Amino acid sequence: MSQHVAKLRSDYRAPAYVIDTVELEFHLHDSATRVLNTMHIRRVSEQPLQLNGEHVQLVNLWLDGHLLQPHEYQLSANLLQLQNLPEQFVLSVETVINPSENSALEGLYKSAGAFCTQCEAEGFRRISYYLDRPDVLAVFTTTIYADAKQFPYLLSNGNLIEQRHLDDGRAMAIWHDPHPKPAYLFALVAGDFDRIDDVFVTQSGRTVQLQIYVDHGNAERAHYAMQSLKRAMRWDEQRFGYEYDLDIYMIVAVDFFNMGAMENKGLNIFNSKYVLADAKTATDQDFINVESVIGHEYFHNWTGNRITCRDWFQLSLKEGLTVFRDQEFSADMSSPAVHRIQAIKVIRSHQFNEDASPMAHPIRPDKVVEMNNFYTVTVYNKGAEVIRMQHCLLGEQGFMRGMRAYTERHDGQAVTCEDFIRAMEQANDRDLSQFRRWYSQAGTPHVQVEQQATATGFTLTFTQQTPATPGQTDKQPQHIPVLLSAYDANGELLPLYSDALVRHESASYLFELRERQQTITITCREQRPVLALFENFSAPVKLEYQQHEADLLVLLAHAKQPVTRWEAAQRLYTELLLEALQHNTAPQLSDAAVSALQQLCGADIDPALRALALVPPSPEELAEHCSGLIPVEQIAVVSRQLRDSIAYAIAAPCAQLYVRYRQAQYQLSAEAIAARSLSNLALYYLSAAAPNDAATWQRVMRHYQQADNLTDQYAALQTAVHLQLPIAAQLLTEFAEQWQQQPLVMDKWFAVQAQVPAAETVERVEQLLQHPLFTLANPNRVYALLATFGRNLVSFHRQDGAGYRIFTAAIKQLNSSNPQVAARLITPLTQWQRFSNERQQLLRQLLTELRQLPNLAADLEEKINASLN
Ligand code: B3K
Ligand code: ZN
Repeated sequence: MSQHVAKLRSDYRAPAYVIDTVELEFHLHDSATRVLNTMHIRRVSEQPLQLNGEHVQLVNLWLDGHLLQPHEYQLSANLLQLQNLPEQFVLSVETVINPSENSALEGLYKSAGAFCTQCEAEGFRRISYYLDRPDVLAVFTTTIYADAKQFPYLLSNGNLIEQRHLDDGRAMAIWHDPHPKPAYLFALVAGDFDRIDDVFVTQSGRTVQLQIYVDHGNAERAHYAMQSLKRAMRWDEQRFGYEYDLDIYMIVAVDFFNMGAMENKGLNIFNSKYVLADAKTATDQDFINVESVIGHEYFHNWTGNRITCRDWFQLSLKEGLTVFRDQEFSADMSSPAVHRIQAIKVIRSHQFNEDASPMAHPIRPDKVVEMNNFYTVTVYNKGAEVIRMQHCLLGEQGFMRGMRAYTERHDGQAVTCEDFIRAMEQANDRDLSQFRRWYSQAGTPHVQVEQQATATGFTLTFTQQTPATPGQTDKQPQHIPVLLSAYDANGELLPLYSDALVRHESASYLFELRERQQTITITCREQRPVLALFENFSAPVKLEYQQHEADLLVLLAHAKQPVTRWEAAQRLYTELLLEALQHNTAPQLSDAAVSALQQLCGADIDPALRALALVPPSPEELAEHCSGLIPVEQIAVVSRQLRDSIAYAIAAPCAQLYVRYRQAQYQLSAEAIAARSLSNLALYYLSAAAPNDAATWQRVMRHYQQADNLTDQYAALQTAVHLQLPIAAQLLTEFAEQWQQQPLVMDKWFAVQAQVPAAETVERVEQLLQHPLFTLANPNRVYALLATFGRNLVSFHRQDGAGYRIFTAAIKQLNSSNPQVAARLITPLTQWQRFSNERQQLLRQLLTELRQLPNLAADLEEKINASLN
């Protein structure tokens, strides 16, 4: 039944032709844009030339200036083929495309009034016939013609060569990018924008023009992005020695975009969500996201653009590494612990989930039908963890030595993950053969640890096992860095002595686990010390280790590393929740735990960290701890019970925290952000402790009305809506009235309602789908309402399947309009194996219905087949 063919990593062949230069000429028109593409091509092996093309209409084809007749080439659905070509030749292709009907938002499309492009992974073939693969690197020159009034800005990659008005009311611009690049990094924008300008002087003294283009009226909201860009440029010079290499760096913000942003050479195109931010319309988290995505796309200039991927199976080469780099950047810009915790939560709630799904894949997949399906938390975030483990094993200096070797060897090339790891290995004279399994093996390793007292200290026995994933039944043991520390009962760090341990620069000890089972003997003055294992989440594994509550409380109160304290709290909550699930009881906070949490409220540590440690794992995270079927209803119940008991336990300190950390006046500093996170959490718990008190409603109402920033305003709204306070409806109405003209803020209004972990959320979502501001055409809106709902374990999986049906209907429509977005949504439906029988049956039936769609997109087909087969 499968119509779309899978590609295999093992089938890679070097290209038979190379393209040295490309001249593109665009004549922009809404429904019929003409593209003239002139390529200087060299043949490297005796094979026909096969150019990719999709949704393009071929008009003319010239070989060395001669117009070719249809019998001189073969044209099939997605391929243009030519034979008997000379060693070197010039091929010109003229195509016509229809940007205004391009709702898939791939290739050249319209976002509101502007033309823009998205070519990664395989979107360039929707513009012209081309060798659309990342290992074909060419120098691009782009000429754009368009109506001068409607499109005052005509932009493409590289440097502006010429720009002028023509007599016929049109304008033209020529751009030249001297850096050879694959087509996926090509970009074009034409539109009418507001622009903000700045400059950056590089470490070697070159001046770079910085420009950010936004919709009219939004210029003020782009300054934070500009400051972030400058910080990212400086940071990359200082930390990695990478300097920017063109005279201009442009960022364009558009409202219609499938992903977060795109690192096109010299011309990034961004989802406006990651550019626009001011106090009134963006939350603190939005500011943090803007800085991290601006950094991420900028960092791609070296890790992705100058050194690119040989083939798409190597995607993690650039994405895992660039996520690692953006995480390091964000950490350096404010609190490392807070950023690290956020990254750990992403792995535990989303990546572990993906590993347990039918689409589980290694960070370097072996088999792909639709590449867009592999821009995943596994490739990105687990990919970053795999880089981080190398950093852990080699140390900062060793890692940087490896990075320098990688850059020196491969600048200007299209390479593989193997090339990266080899550079790390050779620069450090280390053997990383076993470590390579992290690239090839899918799934989350489980590591079980047993602790035994000895006369001179203790032993630790580690047992590792990785569950089977689709297509991979036999798993080999991984090379796992384990960072650990030991404490005595008073929270004093204990020195440890063992051949198996080395002191690590992070202040923990490092043990390298390599075998399926390994026992290490440690000399220590305590025989039963309190252990912190996998500190700083030193490997993306699930730890199985019995630890008494008393020990966890020691770590919570005293551990030297902030992430370890947070981790202790998480383990405490998780144990309580799992026990409650197992015995069908309510989670019970012991007296000791209650006083530990009370003390934590007033502890002398970063308020943001306190806020994080006071939040138990979400229902979705808890589900990842369940080995059998996911008990949806029970998870809902115990999560709520634990939240309420924490709320009662810390209501008094929360009353103080709320007052103490509320900011008189808005500021955007790390301290102010941390203070807001704690005061807003205090507001939430205070409200959860007394949801029926008029005083609670008044407090939330006041908080909402007095807010001089969106973080506080939205926190009040979230509290009211999530706790289903009687004032929720009124606040929702006020919020919508105030923000109806601001799409990004309205996305939050949709999301907050889809997040409520209650049965009624299903009907709410159904109504919201009919809201005049809801549209399936805008990915941000779809993600805000539907993807949020799909992640809401408790409501989405409501017993009667109503949530599933709503979803399926939306996916059917998106299958024809925007398959990429459809495929992102379908994930929760494909995980039927993990839910009860009735749910399984219904989900399979719905997936089967989808599979029968006459025009089923490759994106959906791949995921549905993985799920049903
Ligand atoms: N490289 C782009 C993602 C492209 C998505 C293609 N479907 C953004 C990023 O990771 O920086
Ligand atoms: Zn990226």
